[in-house]
Amino acid sequence: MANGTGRDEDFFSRLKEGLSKTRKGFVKNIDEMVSGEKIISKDVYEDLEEIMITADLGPQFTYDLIEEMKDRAKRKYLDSPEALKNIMKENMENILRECEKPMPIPKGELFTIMVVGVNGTGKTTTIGKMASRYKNKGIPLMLVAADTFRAAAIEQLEIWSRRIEAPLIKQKMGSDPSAVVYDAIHSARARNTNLMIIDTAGRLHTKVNLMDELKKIKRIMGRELPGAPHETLLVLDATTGQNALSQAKMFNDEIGITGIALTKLDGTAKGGIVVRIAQEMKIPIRYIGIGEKLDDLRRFRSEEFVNALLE
Ligand SMILES: Nc1nc2c(ncn2[C@@H]2O[C@H](COP(=O)(O)OP(=O)(O)O)[C@@H](O)[C@H]2O)c(=O)[nH]1
Ligand SMILES: [Mg+2]
Repeated sequence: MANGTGRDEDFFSRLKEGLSKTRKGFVKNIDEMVSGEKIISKDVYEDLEEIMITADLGPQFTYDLIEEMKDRAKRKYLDSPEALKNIMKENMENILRECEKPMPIPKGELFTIMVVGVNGTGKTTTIGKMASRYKNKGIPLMLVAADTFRAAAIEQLEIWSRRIEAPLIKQKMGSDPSAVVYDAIHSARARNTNLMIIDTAGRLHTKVNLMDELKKIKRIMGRELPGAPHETLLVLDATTGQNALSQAKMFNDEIGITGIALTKLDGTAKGGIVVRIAQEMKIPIRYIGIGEKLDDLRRFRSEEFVNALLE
């Protein structure tokens, strides 16, 4: 499929471009550091540690990698920047592969995705992009506006729903999000909907309220439809680096997360956070986002990501 391949290449080059700040931050430094060196000195390891921490790769990954490098250097398996990058690549791929788990939508039953995350991370946009993908695959779906806090949030989802011609379940601003979701489940059943994607609020300054609200939505869903929500998808903004990791921990502790979508990988210097989140959370990364447009979302593929980061 020439067309599909073209899109793949296009996405890859844009992902690569998006990660170029991260790459410049460390790959280039690594090249400069080790080029011309016969033996990797202690200073190099120290510099490397700093570079990796700055790229938000995290202390665990950094420590393990440096230990492995020292070990290989001792056995003289490591004598060039290429060799060093290969070890880095291997280690990254091993970690990321564990999180490469697509989210299958079973046919003939209602599958529900509850999308959560802090305001501004890209929840509504990601929902629009996801919905568009599933719609193109011929999956009958419905959008649910359970971020009832701001009128603009409902309108934003409404625009997506018109654009991709998928029904939207909404109530007026300020109504109880759980009531919206309750309605939606019953409506989805009546219409034989296969997939329901729920947008939720993310105002963090009222953390306790927010978590209580999300817990209540989950409870109502599980009561009305056993097994629901089938996916609790956390949207994280990659440009926020370690904040994204703290958010992942918080949401997972409070409500339990089954998948992650990482947005804004276009133009971040903190792309290493993906590795850290994968290593520390061990939660499947379903999607990555590299822009605001419809086709700027893609299934997470570990090999593609590592190549885009290190090549
Ligand atoms: N550059 C870029 N912007 C994004 C991406 N995903 C979302 N956005 C933008 O981030 C902003 C917040 O997105 P929104 O979906 O409203 O976030 P929400 O508050 O979590 O629902 C909007 O301007 C989006 O267009 C992405 O992958 N890349
Ligand atoms: Mg929103």
